Amino acid sequence: AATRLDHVGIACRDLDASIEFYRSTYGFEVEHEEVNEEQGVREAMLRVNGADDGGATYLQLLEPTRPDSPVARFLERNGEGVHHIAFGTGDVVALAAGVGDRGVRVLDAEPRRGTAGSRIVFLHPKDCGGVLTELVQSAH
Ligand code: CMX
Ligand code: CO
Repeated sequence: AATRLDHVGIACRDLDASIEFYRSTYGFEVEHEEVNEEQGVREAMLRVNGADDGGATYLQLLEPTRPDSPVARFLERNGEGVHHIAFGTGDVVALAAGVGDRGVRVLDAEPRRGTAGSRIVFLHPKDCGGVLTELVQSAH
């Protein structure tokens, strides 16, 4: 099962400006920043709150690093905005298999590397009511 909202992913054109908006408007602080070349993003995780299972909930601000990446294509089509949601789980392989058995297209046959060494799998938005959905198992 999925046990929490891990993050909401937001596509932006200028990561530093977006970080500053969320910091000055709401007081959210950056807990982690990295470049993920496989996903084609420069990203920042801003912690919103802790969660019952010891995890936390974040905003994930995403700036594309290359024009052929999913976030760059999204920005071209839609402009800045909410790009995906991510549910946290203790076992991403088991959850992805269960979701796949229900007929939802799982886009990653094997988990990929996500933020801070987490393991992530994406589900096709057309099978999830128009919502690009990520499943994430944190590294710790
Ligand atoms: N949310 C909802 N719908 C979306 C979407 C999104 N973010 N991105 C694309 N779609 C829709 C398109 O609008 C399109 O709809 P229509 O057919 O009605 O026009 C449909 O999905 C298929 O679009 P497509 O032309 O195949 O679009 P893409 O080539 O952009 O591929 C997707 C879409 C989801 C397969 C691709 O973006 C993907 O593999 N995403 C997963 C990886 C990712 O997003 N990485 C960045 C985040 C990394 C992280 O969180 O760490
Ligand atoms: Co994400």
